[in-house]
Amino acid sequence: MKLYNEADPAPNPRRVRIFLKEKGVDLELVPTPLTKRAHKAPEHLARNPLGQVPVLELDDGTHLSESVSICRYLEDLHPEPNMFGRDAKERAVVDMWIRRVEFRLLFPLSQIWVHTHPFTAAVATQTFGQQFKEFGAANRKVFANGCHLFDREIGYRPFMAPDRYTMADIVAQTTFDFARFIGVDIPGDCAALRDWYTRVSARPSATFEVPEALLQHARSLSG
Ligand SMILES: N[C@@H](CCC(=O)N[C@@H](CS)C(=O)NCC(=O)O)C(=O)O
Repeated sequence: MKLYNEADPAPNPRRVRIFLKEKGVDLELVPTPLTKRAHKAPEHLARNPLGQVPVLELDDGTHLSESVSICRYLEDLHPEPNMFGRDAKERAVVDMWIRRVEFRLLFPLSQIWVHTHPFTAAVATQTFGQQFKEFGAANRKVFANGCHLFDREIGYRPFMAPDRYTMADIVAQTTFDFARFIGVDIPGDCAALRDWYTRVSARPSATFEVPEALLQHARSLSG
């Protein structure tokens, strides 16, 4: 089994790597550099027609993509520590928070990234004809609103889904790591959320290895 992977700051492969570290599982990582368009090469499109990473290749040749689906599969192989919920209720709660992170935080963040960031100008032009900068910038408010929702929730308990660190935390923390990379911060008045982010970022699994110079460069470009 091997994982077609990209280094930080790419948030989706990062989810799987954090998950693997939390489980204490080693997997062969195959570099698939986006800057070299390795994800759009015919051999990778045969693994994932969307031309994205991560992709998990099973020993029987099956390819799984979608980071959360990959982690669900790995959870079945390595059940401990449990990351997706132990019973029907826990599983539903973890799933609920994963979906909320993706729709309320990651989606607006993606619009900011695609429609305002210089790194993605060419991709936006290819996909939409241009970068819709005003639309992208308007999503900062949507993202901030999402942060306030999570801030209130995290005020009630220590993790995204009740009582322990789960996949919902991984999906959220990788979203905030990427947000930081493109110059979008958790609002200053979200004290509980900022505390949670500091806490999960201190976990041994959470090392975020973007060269500082690249971080600075991305932030300076994003204005
Ligand atoms: N929903 C997918 C998203 C995968 C994704 O967007 N991966 C990024 C890297 S973080 C990618 O491959 N981007 C290149 C592209 O979309 O062309 C997942 O959870 O794995």
